[in-house]
Amino acid sequence: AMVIRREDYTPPPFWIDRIELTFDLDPTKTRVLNKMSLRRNTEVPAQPLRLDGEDLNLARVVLNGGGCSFKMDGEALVLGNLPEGPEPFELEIFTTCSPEKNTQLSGLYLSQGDFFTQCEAEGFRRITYFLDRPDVMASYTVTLRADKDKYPVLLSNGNLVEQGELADNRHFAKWVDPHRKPSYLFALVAGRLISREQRILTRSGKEHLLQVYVRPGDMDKTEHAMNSLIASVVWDEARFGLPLDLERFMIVATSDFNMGAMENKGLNIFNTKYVLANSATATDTDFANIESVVGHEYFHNWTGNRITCRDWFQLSLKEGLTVFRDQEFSMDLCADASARAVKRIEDVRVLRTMQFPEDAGPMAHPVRPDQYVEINNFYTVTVYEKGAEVVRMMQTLVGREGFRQGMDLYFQRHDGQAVTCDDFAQAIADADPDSALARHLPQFKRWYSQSGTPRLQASGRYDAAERRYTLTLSQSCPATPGQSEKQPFVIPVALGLLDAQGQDLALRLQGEAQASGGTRLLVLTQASESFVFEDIDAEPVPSLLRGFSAPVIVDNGLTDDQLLHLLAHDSDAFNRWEAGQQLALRRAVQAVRAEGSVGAAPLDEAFIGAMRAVLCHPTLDAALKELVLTLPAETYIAEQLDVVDPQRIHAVRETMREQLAGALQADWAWAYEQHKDNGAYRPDPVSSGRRALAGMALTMLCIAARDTGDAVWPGKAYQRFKDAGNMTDRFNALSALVVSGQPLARDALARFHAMFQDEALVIDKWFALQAGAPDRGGNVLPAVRQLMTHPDFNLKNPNRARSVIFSFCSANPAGFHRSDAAGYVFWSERVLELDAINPQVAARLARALDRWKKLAEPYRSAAREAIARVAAKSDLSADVREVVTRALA
Ligand code: HT7
Ligand code: ZN
Repeated sequence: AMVIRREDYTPPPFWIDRIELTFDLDPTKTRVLNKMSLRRNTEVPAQPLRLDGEDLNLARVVLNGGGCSFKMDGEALVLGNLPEGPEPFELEIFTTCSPEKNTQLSGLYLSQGDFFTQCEAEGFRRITYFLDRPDVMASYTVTLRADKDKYPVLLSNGNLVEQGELADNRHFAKWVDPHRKPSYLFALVAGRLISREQRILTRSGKEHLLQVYVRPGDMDKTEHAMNSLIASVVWDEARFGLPLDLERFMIVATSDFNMGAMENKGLNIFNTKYVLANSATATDTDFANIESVVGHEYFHNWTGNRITCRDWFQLSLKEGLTVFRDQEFSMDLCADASARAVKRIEDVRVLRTMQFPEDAGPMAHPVRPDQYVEINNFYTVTVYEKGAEVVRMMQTLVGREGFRQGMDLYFQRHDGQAVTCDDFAQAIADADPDSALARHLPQFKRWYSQSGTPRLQASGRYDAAERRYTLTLSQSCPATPGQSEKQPFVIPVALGLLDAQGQDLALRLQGEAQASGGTRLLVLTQASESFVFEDIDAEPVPSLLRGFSAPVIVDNGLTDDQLLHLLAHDSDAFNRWEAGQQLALRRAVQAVRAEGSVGAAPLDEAFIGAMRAVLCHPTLDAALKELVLTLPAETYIAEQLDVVDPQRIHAVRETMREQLAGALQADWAWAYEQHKDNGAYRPDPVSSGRRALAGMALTMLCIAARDTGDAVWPGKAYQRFKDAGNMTDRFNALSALVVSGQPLARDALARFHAMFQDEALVIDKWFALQAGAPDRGGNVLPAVRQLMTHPDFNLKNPNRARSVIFSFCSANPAGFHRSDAAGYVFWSERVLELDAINPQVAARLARALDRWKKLAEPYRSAAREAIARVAAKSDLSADVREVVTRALA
């Protein structure tokens, strides 16, 4: 396999200043005329021009209006005899490609008969020959020609400058993008689409046209996306002073998409899942996801598009920063601190359940990777989510104001350029040379270069005679592939000390003149450091890493009583949740490790009482209650163990849930009745929190009813399912029946399908719920095989494939990890089958067995065999090959 290394970066040997593209769109054979103006980059030694290409049919090459010699090197087009000087020259390349044969959904492809493109990371080379790398930025002029009836809407980046009729019932549209851009931001869309439009005035008084394009029939699901877009424009201007730099900004939805969405300049292309929503078809989670993905793609306009990546190793430069920005956006839309804590908890949960395992497995890589075989495999939770945490730590270390100044400096220095993660960190640090970030910058940047999740160990010692509390913090980081030794990180530790009443103590560190209250920021830079707090009257309870101030695993050494104290009193809502999770985790791990069969009651009265106190708390938000009462995920429990038996973990967690369901039955009934009615549907944090808690209560009541054989709550759930006024309540009721294994689930599922058979995104939920259902005696795998024969199943559609196959292999550990290995056999069949259709999707599925080495026997050996079976296939894509090779290494 061809390994690409970061250290091998060299600037491009040529620049491409302008490109004029003309498309004759046709599903079987699209003709592409590419006229480029190039010039040598005289700063690097003269080399032949090597243009990237993939799956193209070359018809003609013209140099400065005349013929020229060229050769092919693999799929690349190589021109040797080019003018020697720095003068520009013109190259015309005529190719064809076949969109209807493009099942990879990279390059130019068809979705329900309409044309779409996806060029990041290296899809533009599937459209025409080009220097398909992000540091080559060109001005684009694009002419689209197509049949008028089949493709009435013709879109590309920038401004529409001309349109008109052509012979044979065809028409054309010409687009000019006023901004230079790398090829990965090119896009075109052609098809029968309609749009919701909104004109807005920005601060400078400029008018802009915002459009959301969807298929006819979906207009009633576009309001939320449009509102989210407007909110994004307003927010980026208010928080970062970054205005919309286009007259026209378009979002287009497609039901065939490999990822969530794509930030093409002025023409964002979205998976329908992140655009279409109304109260009847979308859940609160869908509404929230749409808001953050619309925000994310919009914020890329500055962080990614105006300033882009020098090379793909710098991917986190745009992705980590833009995830941080979309998190802050959603945070700033929250009405209060409690809603903000809920958002932070949700983000941290993703990091811990997805990124921590990645960082501990065979695909572990630094936020700025050092090498790759297939760049598509590096659109990871490490680059995105951990990358966002790294940016967040920078903000913590320089302060919010300092961060804003750093961003200003970043744009002053680099607008219009393709730059590196180092450039970004330097700008943020330079804005405030006295900041902790500036003082420790080289060391801080280890967050970009070292992979693995650091462990932070804390131990406190109270000296009553001296009225002194000494907190010792130590860090370490486990070895990861290719990195055996790690250097200490810069770890910002936000902390508070609670007194016996649960109040935050005023804090005075040794050597300081005055105490300051509440939360303090300590910056750990050594392997081990002690911090001494003075004037402490009694032993406090430390609340460490408030708001999750660094992406580390904490061993805080606290007793159960201390954790219960934090759960009851911590002024930091994040740490209240965290204390509850730790208490639950301890009990889960203990029950998993215990000898013999799983005991009937892994939970003790102290824990149950604390959970009851939270559930019935008079002032806590419903959303926070729901999070606290949700037990840690099976995969997160698994991460705490050296040897993983997925069946035992599942049994323990299910037992814990049954115990909570039974012990708090009356309280669940109270919670359900209190929170089930929320008036007219609005997807705001407060009413969605209430729906979430009501939904959880209903599930718990159906679980408790299963054990007692009681029919009342399943009956109520079924009634709720039928009468619900919105998708969140309806789906939660359906899920309560399915998850608790109630007989009524069958009928409800059938009704649900009949009700929504024309709503693809709802049918995805229907598939996913069944493929992700709790396993009972191995019943899920046969159900999944059955679902794959359903007329609505379609392996070629990524959303549908994910809803069935990924929901099972990646989100249903107990269903998937079977002692008879049948889950792994199913997995290897699907990976191979998908690889022939869509390598990107196949490679994501391949990662479901990343953590096989931790599995107990017989799972471990069976998993290794399944991976080896995939690896043995001779014609695997580079995508899947890289994943399985690393897994077996
Ligand atoms: N920047 C976008 C990445 C993306 C992508 C990458 C590889 C293959 C297909 C893709 N679709 C979108 C998404 C984002 O982070 O905003
Ligand atoms: Zn992004």
